[in-house]
Amino acid sequence: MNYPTQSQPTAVAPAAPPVPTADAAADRMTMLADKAWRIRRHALRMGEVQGQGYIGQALDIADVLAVAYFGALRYRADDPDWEGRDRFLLSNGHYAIALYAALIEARIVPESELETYGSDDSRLPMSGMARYTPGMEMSGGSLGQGLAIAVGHGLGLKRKASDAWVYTLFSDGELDEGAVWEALMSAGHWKLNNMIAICDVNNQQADGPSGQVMAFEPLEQKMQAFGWFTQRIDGNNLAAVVAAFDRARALQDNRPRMIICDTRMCCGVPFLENREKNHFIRVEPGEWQLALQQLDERHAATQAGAAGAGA
Ligand SMILES: Cc1ncc(C[n+]2csc(CCOP(=O)(O)OP(=O)(O)O)c2C)c(N)n1
Ligand SMILES: [Mg+2]
Repeated sequence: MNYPTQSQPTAVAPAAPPVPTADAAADRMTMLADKAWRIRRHALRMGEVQGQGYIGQALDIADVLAVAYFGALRYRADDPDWEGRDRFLLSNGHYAIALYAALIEARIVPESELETYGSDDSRLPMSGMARYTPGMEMSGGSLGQGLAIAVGHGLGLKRKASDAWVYTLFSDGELDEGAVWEALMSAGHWKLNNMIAICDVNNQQADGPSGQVMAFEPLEQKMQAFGWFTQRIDGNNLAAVVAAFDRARALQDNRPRMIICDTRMCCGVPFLENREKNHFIRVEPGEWQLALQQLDERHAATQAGAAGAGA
């Protein structure tokens, strides 16, 4: 299979999508599945440059990023600082490789820079740095800050009477940080209905399964109690992710919106999915090709299945 290069620039997504026909909805899903596959591929290629990285997370969150960047966010690829843009704040800075893959696919970062990932003087350092990378809204090496920063953006945009959304992605390990709960409480207090937060529950963190390091369930009820409109979905079910993003934006009330995404580390690459410790993955040189091959095969099978179902 030929490696896909960057696809054509995507038009700015409308704030409230029109109700699609069945054909248009199927086309949208096919497009988004393609984007998720490309994002996974870009991430694997960056991982190969360094021989290691937070690949498991990039593979688990690719479906969410595909829907965010190609089904929800408004942005201008040639003007990442455009004032009217929707903000996307990556709180968990070690997921940077996943966001770079999405920014490359969105043509905010040129694909040629992929080869520089993690090198000295690269605009793509291993942890997210706002001043290095176009489209990176915050620096995130120190965990637990994204939600609080998003609250600040949400308040500021409301004060400016902007209709821009503030999206933020954070991870289950960050729930161990008290500042996350203060931010959740303040977003509810200030009725920040311009915020859409995504919590990646892969039940993993550096020290083991997240629920064992610090019990966080029942997560949805806790967030509801803090004043959020919540949805809990399978974050690797593309249709569920699309529906959750659409519903979060269409909701007509004053609550901030939370999408809790249960995800699978390394989703899309079977031999990596089966590894026990995958917070930080090292892959043998020959295995990168196997990873790409398995990813391509899985994608081709899914697309063939979708085409068959639609026939
Ligand atoms: C404030 C802070 N404490 C600790 C760390 C070290 N650290 C880096 S990644 C990580 C795990 C965070 O949990 P999560 O994002 O759920 O892990 P993953 O799902 O990526 O395995 C930790 C504790 C950090 N970067 N910042
Ligand atoms: Mg985690």
